[in-house]
Amino acid sequence: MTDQLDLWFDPSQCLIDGNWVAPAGGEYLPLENPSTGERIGSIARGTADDIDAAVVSARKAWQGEWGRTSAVERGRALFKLRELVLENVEHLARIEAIDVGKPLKQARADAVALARYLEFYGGAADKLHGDTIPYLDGYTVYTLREPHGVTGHIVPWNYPMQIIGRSVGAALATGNACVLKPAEDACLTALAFADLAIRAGLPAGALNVVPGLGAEAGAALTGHPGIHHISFTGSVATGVYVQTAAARNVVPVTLELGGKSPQLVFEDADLDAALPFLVNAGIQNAGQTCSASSRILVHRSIHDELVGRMGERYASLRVGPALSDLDVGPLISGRQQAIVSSYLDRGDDLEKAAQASLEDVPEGGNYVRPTLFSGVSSAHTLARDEIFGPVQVVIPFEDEDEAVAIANGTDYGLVASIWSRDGARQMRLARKIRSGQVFINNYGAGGGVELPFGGIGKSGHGREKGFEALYGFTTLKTVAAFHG
Ligand code: TXE
Repeated sequence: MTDQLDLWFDPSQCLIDGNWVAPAGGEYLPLENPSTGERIGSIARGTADDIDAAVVSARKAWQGEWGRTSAVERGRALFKLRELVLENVEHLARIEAIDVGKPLKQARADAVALARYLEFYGGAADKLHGDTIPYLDGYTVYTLREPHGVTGHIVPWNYPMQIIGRSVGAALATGNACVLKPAEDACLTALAFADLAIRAGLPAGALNVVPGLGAEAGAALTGHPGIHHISFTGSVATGVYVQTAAARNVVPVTLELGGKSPQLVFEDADLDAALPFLVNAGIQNAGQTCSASSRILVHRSIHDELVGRMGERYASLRVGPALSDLDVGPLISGRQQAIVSSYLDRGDDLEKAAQASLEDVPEGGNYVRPTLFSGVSSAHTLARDEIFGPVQVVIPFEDEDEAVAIANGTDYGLVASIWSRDGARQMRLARKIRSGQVFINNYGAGGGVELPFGGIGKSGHGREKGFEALYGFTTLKTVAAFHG
């Protein structure tokens, strides 16, 4: 079945110290195609032994060849890797589509974004510098930005390529050596990326990849005393676990834990401009996006018009297998399908404004009907929980104060947008909304390599993307020299 994927590497191995190796425990996990439910291969079930070997290798790289590589050469290595990613965009997109169930054009956009992250961080590698600080007479004081050392990267299944680009790209640019644990449901593009990294000439150990279960390989990585920094993207529950494990070793963590991101639509909004963003931000990647906009807050005077227009778009959405490249693919797993279905059941007391049809989906895939609920109270479970499926709720508000209160009324704060032509309102609300990013008259679900990204509250802490991420992947040393 591997032929279907047309892989140029063996997906059942780990990359440790520049070599493809079988998992130490000799056990494997099944790989399923979410579009059909078919078994398509096996991946390594990495364990603590594999993680340990990967950490030892990364330490060696950091203290050895990779650690001695100059900033400009690190940048060039990332450029070389970018070229290889760009040469393989179609291949990577197809692998991702089959493995994750993502429609091809969305998978292609992820591969291009991965290349763009490598370009951005490759270019930034030799532009990150410290300061000189005025101090007492007879002193020269300066700061050095140094890599943490060995960085651990726990990546989820929803955007493997983009998340690898933003975290591994920034970590390598700053001279760290990485141990990457991709999600058990989606690790093929991580392995493909590792293979391209070898071909790009990255020294052994600069990047190690160990697939496996979260509770095994993931927990071994986050709890490993040889790790100096952990970057985690995933659920709140696992994020708490990761931060607790990091606290035991007193290492910094970046947590990106998703959200319940609102778009606020005022009575003076340009609805024609807003509509594509309102719907796409909810259904992109079948709603399995950390920055998905699952809440549409709308001024009561235009609620019905907005729901009608969003509903038309919902009714026309085409759902099907990833390789058919329609609007919405399957969810990642039967488990995720069960979670989202149970939320749809809990919305039985709500008005279903529109649903897409599932007529053309194959048996066995993990499909759910994209659903738009209208007239929802902000207190309802569907308006509070991260559902992580193609489900949006429309919540009416009376005035600006109520809109802000609802926007800020969940545990999360990742992304928000304001749709209004009133400039003063845009500025006022951009300050009042508690969120890591605020968009005005647009919405950037997943996009924006250059834009610092991260949350507050249960959306997590620390910032990825943009130049800001480079500060997170470095530690600052102050050198105070007395020379009289
Ligand atoms: O996430 P987990 P799951 C949310 C979304 C989804 C829910 C559950 O709401 O419905 O999480 O998804 C690794 N130590 N998001 O269960 O468990 C795991 O192997 C170390 C939002 O898949 O957080 C995988 O690599 N690592 C999110 C990664 O953590 C552990 C994206 C994410 O898995 C571990 C994904 C452990 N003990 C889900 N347990 C976003 N922010 O975009 C698991 N992992």
